[in-house]
Amino acid sequence: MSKLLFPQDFVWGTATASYQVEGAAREDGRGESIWDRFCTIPGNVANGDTGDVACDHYHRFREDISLMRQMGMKGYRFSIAWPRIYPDARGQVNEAGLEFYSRLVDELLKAGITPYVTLYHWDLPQAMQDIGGWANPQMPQYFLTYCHKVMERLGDRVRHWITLNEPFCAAFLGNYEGRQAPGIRDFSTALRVAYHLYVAHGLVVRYFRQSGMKGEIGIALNLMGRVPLSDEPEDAAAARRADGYINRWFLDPLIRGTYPQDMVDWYQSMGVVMPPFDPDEMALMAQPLDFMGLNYYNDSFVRHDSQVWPLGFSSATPRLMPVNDRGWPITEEGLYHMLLRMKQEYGIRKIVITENGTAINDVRSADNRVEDPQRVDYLRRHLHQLHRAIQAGVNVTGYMQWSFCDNFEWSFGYSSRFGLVYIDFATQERIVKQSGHWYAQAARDNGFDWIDMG
Ligand code: IFM
Repeated sequence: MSKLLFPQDFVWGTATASYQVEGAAREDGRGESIWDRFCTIPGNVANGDTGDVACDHYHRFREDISLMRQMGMKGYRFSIAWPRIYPDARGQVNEAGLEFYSRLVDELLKAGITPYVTLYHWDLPQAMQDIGGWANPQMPQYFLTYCHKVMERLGDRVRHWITLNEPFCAAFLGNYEGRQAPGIRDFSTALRVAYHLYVAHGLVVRYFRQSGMKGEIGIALNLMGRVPLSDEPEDAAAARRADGYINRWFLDPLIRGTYPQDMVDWYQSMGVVMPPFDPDEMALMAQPLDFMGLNYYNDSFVRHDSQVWPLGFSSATPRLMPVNDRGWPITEEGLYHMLLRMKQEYGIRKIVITENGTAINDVRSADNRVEDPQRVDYLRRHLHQLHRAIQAGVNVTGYMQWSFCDNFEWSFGYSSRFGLVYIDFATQERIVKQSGHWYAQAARDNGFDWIDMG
């Protein structure tokens, strides 16, 4: 047995996002978001769930932060709801919205917990969507105006900023697959959205640098290894394309200032209308970042599939592969390989794990306990691989477990639980799960015991 110890200043933390936990959807001047609207359309979200109440974090944030402190957390990643700051999208700033986040930051600092603030975790004001949403080339300027206000207000205390969460999902799940808000199904729109998200990111990074604000700025990407399902050359090509679709399309512009040419050629050959690729905008996207956020859940398996336009691949999980309660494969070594790839292929010098976690259908026992050994096992395996990557020279400064508590899991509503803390959604009672206790101990010890089974 060996003790896996993490670097001295390693930040053990948890993560959430505004629409998934806050609730208070119509309070203190908050405007409608694309997720409020999306949830009203029957069939979009399991059980017709909405984020109206969620975990009521808006009212219970002090209780939640106190729990984080008891759990020994050093960091908390949360996001700002844009519709709380600009309810009508472009009109007056809503002071009550800024005030809420200011109180949240103060409470965290009082508890000795470092805030990691995400500026966009998918809850676009509906009024923005009404003028085209992220497909509208003016959106980056609006985003800058909103971020400017937030940074102006919180920048004296917040030192870690994340511009966008998972731009892949915002672009492709929301605008190509249509299974997230705003529910559009058009590939060219999704590419345009991805492009404008990155122009917006670039504007905010530039503003942050020019403002001389203290601290660091980065972005959170969801990346995953793409593994061919067979040795057939067609499947290998499909896996390379799948990698281009989810990984390289988002890494290359940030680091290299270009989109991957093989993907540009492929999409063009499929008749997709491409975004403008304006050289000035491409340069804006590629400004140096202080850190890269990695959201890692699993690798995924890919096969050639000519029925799927324009990608030409589909995903399937091999039989007998261990999976979680959402059917996501458990592939912890993928985290190690992705971290090494980020360093070696992309030269990324500093990484924060901005999300990692798993969905389990947790149940509360009669004596009010929640035993989730599968989640403990998942965390141990992934933290072991993270430790391996750090030993191999990758600079990872923190780990924000997804998620602090069970919450509104987008189109799965409340049916898919990711938390270290169980939420009884009928009563809002919080119960720290077995995994929460395990993680708290690891945070206190700055590591954990590991038996290598070879
Ligand atoms: O809940 C989401 C989160 O909002 C973004 N990353 C993946 C999580 C689990 O699906």
